[in-house]
Parts: sequence; structure tokens; C-alpha cells
Amino acid sequence: MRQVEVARTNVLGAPLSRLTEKWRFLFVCLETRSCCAAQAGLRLTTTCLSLRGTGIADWETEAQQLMGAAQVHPERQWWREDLNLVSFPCLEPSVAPQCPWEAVAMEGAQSEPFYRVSPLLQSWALSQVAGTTVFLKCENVQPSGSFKIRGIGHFCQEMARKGYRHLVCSSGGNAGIAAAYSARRLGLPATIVLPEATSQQVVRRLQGEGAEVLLAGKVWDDANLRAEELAQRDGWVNVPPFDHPLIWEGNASLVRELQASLGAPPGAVVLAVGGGGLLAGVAAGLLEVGWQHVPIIAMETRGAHSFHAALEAGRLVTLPDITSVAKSLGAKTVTAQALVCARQCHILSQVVEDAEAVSAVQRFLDDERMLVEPACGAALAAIYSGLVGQLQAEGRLCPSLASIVVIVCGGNNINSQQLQALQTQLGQSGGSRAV
Ligand code: PLV
Repeated sequence: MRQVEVARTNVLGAPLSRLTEKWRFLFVCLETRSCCAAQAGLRLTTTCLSLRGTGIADWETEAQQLMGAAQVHPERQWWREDLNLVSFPCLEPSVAPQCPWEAVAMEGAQSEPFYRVSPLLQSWALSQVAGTTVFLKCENVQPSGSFKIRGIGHFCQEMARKGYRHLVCSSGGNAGIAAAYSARRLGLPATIVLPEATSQQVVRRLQGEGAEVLLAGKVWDDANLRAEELAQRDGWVNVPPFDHPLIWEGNASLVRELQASLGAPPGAVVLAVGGGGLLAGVAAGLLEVGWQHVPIIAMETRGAHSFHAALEAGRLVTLPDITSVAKSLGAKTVTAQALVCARQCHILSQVVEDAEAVSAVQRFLDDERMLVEPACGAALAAIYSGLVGQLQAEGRLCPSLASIVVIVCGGNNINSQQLQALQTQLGQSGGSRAV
């Protein structure tokens, strides 16, 4: 066997990019069809085998010798779990996803959750504003940049176990990134459907995860129709961003972490509501740990206030359009489960203006040096706009709260330029706030 330089072609790039980092690969580089992992951006140890001018039969013999007691699959792939070594001949990407080593990699990927236990940080600045201790549950540091990986990761793992072979997810951005990340970890292909105005930054991130990106319609509801159509295909499954019990079950993990860190229940939990998956998960978690008496302050922006409208009407309401800049909160109709939660838990639904959400984003950046998107700004505005104090003054919230937990849901739909553009659009002066 000769070691050869990894070639700069990408014959196997697509399927490889979806493998876990556990595996080392043994490659065969045939004269005309060399292959590599480097281009797929993988941090993998690769062993290359050059068989210039020889046929597949020779390769098989040589690889077999090297692999020794490997498990062999009839389609000529070998793997040795003890060495974390997988070998295969050159295959076209269309053939590769059915390789047995993906099944092996998937096994490992399926057993552990994809989310991280996120930090719970006490915020001096927000505590000053609120007049009580404010804890930040920092979901912005999740591997997908938002809390979405909790529910979506759980859902995707379950679907992979059930044998689905392709994930499709409609999203305002963050659910899609969570689904694409999960797909990569599971060794499955993913198609993410987003509204047409989605930023290039999000599209690039999704492509970087190896997902196919489709743009459809003006708002998430339009993209969702397209995703539901695609999910009819054989072996495909729709990953709902917020409306499924598995999503709520995954999101509930957040409350178990709060219980482990805080011990005693907080005085209130503040969160943002889009389609209501985070709300449903937190409500389920509170019930699970016996904290259902803890008030949930459910924040929305005007123009994406489908939960508030539903509570007022006493039934689900479909908003005519999403006019808020917080596009990640932009589901025209909230999940029916949100109304169930409103009966099970103590929920205070509040609506802020876009300007308040965006100014909360800027203040949070200045105070905590973390940049989050307006969807998360809606939650932070509960503190910065003095809503908590107002609810206390109105007697709707206890005047002496033990602490407040703000779920910093995060989000990828933001960068410094986008923040400036939002501020200009809303007539704000940008980062020029007096210090
Ligand atoms: N965003 C979904 C739905 O968009 C998505 O596709 O990404 N905070 C952030 C940063 C979010 O991305 C979302 C949802 C929420 C809050 C609200 O969560 P939900 O939908 O579970 O209430 C249309």
C-alpha cells in the first residue's frame, strides 16, 4: 500500500459530509476516479490507498488484507469498529448513502442527544433593569445556534430509527439549521424549504451542513406547504418546526436542566412564541418537574402575534400576514397545543413592537456581548421594556420574584449589518446609544 496525497475531487464529498467524526476512512484512488474527504470539510483521519491502473478486484484483495478481521458487506464495503475504520471503493454519490457504514455511523449518532446542556448565566445588567435576579438560559450557544436542536434533534433521531431516509423541513431559518445539523449527524440527506427572503448567511450555513436548500413563498406558512408536498415522497419525512409531541418532548429537556441548576423553581420563565413549540416544550417540562405554578411570560411581536390573537379569541386564529421583522416568530397560526398549555399552566401573553424587540437585541449586545435575532429580542424586551415590572404593578405577577429565567433562544437570522438595517428600517439610531 502506498500513501497518496488526497485528491481534490469530490466524488464522495456529499455523502461523506454527513458522517460522524468517529470514523477514519480508507480510500481507494483509482486512476480516473480519485476521491477525498478533505473538500467536504471533514476533520477525519484518512488513509489512502492508491491502486493506479488496477481493477476493483485487486483493490478488494488489498483492502481486505489491510482490514483483516473486518466486517464485509456484499456491496464491497468493509468496516472495523475496533479501529473506527471504514473502507470502500469509489462509488457514485447516488450509491453511497445506502452504504452499510452509514448505518454503523448512525447507530452512534442516534444514541446521544444532539443538543448541549446550555449555560445558565446570571446577568448583572438585566437583573439591574428587572430589580430581581435574572438568569439567562443561553440556547444561543447550541450547535445549531438556537434551542431548536432540542426538539428537532429528538424528532430526527426518532425518524431515523423508524427507517426514514430523507428529512425535509420548512423553516424560518433556525429549525432548518437544526434539521440539517441532525441530518448530517444521522447520515441522512436533508432538504430545507425557506421563505424567499431568507438571508444568504442562513442559506450558506445550511449548505455548509450538506443540505439542499429550496426557497418557496413569502412566509413560513408558504414554505411549509411545499415541504408537506415533498414529504409525500417515498422514504421522506417532514420535520415540523414546532407542531409535534416529539418536538415538545425534546424542548422539555431545557426545563430539566433548569431544575438541575436552580434546584428551586424560578419566579417566572420568559420565552418567545412563534408556532408555540418552545412554549409547549417548556410547559411540558414544568409539568414534568412539578413547577406548573411558575408563570410563563410568552412574548411575541406585533405582526407575528398568533398566540396572543388565539388567546383573545379563545380559539386558533390565522393572521392574514406576517408583518413583523421577527420572521422566526412568523407562523400565521400557532399550534393547538399552545391553547392546551394555556389551560395547564399560568401563561401571561405579551406583545411588543418590532422596535422594542430590535432595541432589546442592541441592548443585549451591549450588556452581554451576545448578538441574537429579533425573535429572541422579543423575549429580552420583557425585561428591557419594563413589562415584568408592569405585570407586577398590575398584580398579575408576584411583586417579589425569586428570580426570572429568560430563555435566550438565539437565532441565526442576524449579523451586525442586518441589525443596522433593521434599526434603519425602524427609525432607530443604531449602535449610537449613550454609554
Ligand atoms: N423559529 C422557527 C419557526 O419559524 C424556525 O423555523 O426557525 N426563537 C427563535 C430564534 C426561533 O427560531 C423560533 C422559531 C422561536 C423563537 C419560536 O419558537 P416556536 O416556533 O417553537 O414557538 C417560523
